[in-house]
Amino acid sequence: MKLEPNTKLDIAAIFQDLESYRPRRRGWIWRHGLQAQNLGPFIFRQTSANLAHGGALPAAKYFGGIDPQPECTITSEIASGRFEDDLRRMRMAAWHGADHIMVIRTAGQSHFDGLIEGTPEGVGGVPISRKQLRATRKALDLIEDEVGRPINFHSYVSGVAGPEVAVLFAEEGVNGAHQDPQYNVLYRNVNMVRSFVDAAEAKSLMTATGMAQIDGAHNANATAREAWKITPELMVQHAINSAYSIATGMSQDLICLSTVPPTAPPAPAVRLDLPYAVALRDLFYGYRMRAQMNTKYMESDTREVTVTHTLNVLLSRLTSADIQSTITPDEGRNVPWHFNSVQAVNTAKQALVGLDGVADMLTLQQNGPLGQKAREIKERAVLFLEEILACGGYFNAVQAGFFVDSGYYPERNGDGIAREINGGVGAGSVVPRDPDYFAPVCGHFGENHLPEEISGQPCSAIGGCTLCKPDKIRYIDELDEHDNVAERLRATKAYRAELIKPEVEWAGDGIVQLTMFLPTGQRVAGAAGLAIATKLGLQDPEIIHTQVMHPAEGTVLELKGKVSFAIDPQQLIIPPEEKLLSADEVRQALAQEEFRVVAATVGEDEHSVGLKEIIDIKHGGIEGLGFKIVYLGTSVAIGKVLDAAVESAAQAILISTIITHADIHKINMRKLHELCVEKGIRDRIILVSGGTQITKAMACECGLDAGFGRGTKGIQVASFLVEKRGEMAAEQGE
Ligand code: Z97
Repeated sequence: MKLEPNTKLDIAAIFQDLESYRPRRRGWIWRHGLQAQNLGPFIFRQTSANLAHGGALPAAKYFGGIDPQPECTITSEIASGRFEDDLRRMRMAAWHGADHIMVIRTAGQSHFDGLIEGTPEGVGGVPISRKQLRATRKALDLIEDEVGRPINFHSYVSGVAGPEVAVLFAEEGVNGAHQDPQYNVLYRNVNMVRSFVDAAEAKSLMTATGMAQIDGAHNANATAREAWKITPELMVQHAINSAYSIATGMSQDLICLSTVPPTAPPAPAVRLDLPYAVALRDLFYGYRMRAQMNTKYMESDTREVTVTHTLNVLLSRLTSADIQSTITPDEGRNVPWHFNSVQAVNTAKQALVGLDGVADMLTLQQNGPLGQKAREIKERAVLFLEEILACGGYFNAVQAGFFVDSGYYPERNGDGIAREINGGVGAGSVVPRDPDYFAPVCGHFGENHLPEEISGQPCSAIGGCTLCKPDKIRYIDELDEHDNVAERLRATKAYRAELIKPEVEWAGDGIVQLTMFLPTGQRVAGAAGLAIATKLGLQDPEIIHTQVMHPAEGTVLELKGKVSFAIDPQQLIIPPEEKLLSADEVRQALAQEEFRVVAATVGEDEHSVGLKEIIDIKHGGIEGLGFKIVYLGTSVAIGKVLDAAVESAAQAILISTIITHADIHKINMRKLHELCVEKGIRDRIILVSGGTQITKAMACECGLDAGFGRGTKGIQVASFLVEKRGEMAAEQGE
């Protein structure tokens, strides 16, 4: 099976023979940075290999279509709730440059005390199961072949079933995971002793299969009331998980610190965040930096969020980032609009490439506020660690509410998250291993009394564990006859192939987004917007973003709603694709042979703007492409136009005209054609008319060669003129 750029992913085919699918590789793959790479007209200093296929930024067309890929990994978070739709979102994200696909779990999966099977629908993410992982990894194999770059697949090893999830991930070739026992303790109220014991096991499995690990410090930033103040604690959280990971045998190269620039504008964000970024990279030299986006201050305004993201990327470039994360910039709306996630990938790609090599030109001034602040944050973090020791260790510190307190340490506001050492889910469930404890499995943590007669891997005692002998894995397809992917695919079949229905969350959901400006204040605008959406026939209309332009003058709204119909593409009349010459091709043709054009607004018409737009160099008009223009002005009689054309030996005449009730525009067009015939030059001159309501059919019906209406660009006229001249020359056998 191979993906073709013009063919949809065949989701049903992914499920065929899934029980015998084995991941083609295990472990994380980093991009390889290239010191200097020539791409189009530029040399880049911080890029990696190009994609075989992918979507370049819109402005790439001016630079030979280049699509430079930064040297760091780019993440896309996927959270649709239906994994069959996730697969298509992954393909779109990879196409635009993501090579780290982070699949969010369904809400509350941390609380499941075991693994689940099948493919139930999730809320805000998918239930992670063997079938879901296996099908996803299989689809990612195809996607990585399509784009020509390895794709890292990632999810979460947390909750009371953490070690079971880690085994599952190791077996199914998941390449990276969030793993941080502090996350369980603080945010999921899993017992702390249990959490750390489980984490040792999970981390060993991740190490055995080369998975990259991301910690959970960003959650403290997202949770604390005054997020910019908790920078010392963030360092403490990184330190605890990193040191613990190293102690379990994990390699530094795979330990990624999940670091967030803690604040966002209108705060003086860079002044606060840069010292923290510098301090972190100093203190954790040798570890990998996963630069997360600031989500704490994310509202529903995509523009605002995009600026925050761009400033976040500036910090990454001024310091360092091994993974640059992205989140859908409309997370503040709590709707996973996948096209916004793709845009976030593009924001990261554009900003990273735009800042290519910036550190070669700028030096961070360490003597001054930056160095002082960075040092201060490190000192506060070290004092925090010392206080943890003084109070009897980490567990006591959590119990005393040290963490996620919004005070700037050593200040404390008493709003931290406190947990009981003997409390939480799974309390009292940790038991010591027996003196002769032996588990015949690989990737297992701690004392494992290998019997003397066993040599090599512990699993040789049972002829191989599931990591070494994947055929021992018991694959369960589905457990629920209604809540499963086959049922969902059946229900949405028509929208996956035959019919076209808008989608945001899931295939066929019918959701569209509307943007409108209403000249009234916010509250009235909201009610009016909903009424308009209802009148337009949208079901379940909802306002997803509001911004007041002025309290009295008006409000911009974004709404979403559902359409109930679908479009049958077979019924569409699709005009043939317009094939235009490029500006360079036009220039070349004109360099070989001059092209003279007479232009005028004809009849009693004083409008000159449209024609000027087609001619003037400033707006991409044809004079900029090398045409020689004789412009006669407005209200010119047809006879005069013709005289000028003959006099200047023009090869084309452009007339501009408005539509009149008495059809004067048609009379003028016909007259132009007929006069040219009379003078015997019609077969040597190209006649074109233009105007807001002119169509090609109308112009041709009046005897002209072409007509151009509203929105025409100079290149369209230029391309037509050059091609038509070529055709006429061929006809005349010149
Ligand atoms: C990110 N936007 O990019 P549950 N472990 C850790 C976590 O941070 C998370 C989970 C487990 C974020 C991702 C939030 N993080 C979203 C360290 C979740 C997931 O299954 O939702 O309980 O846990 O990092």
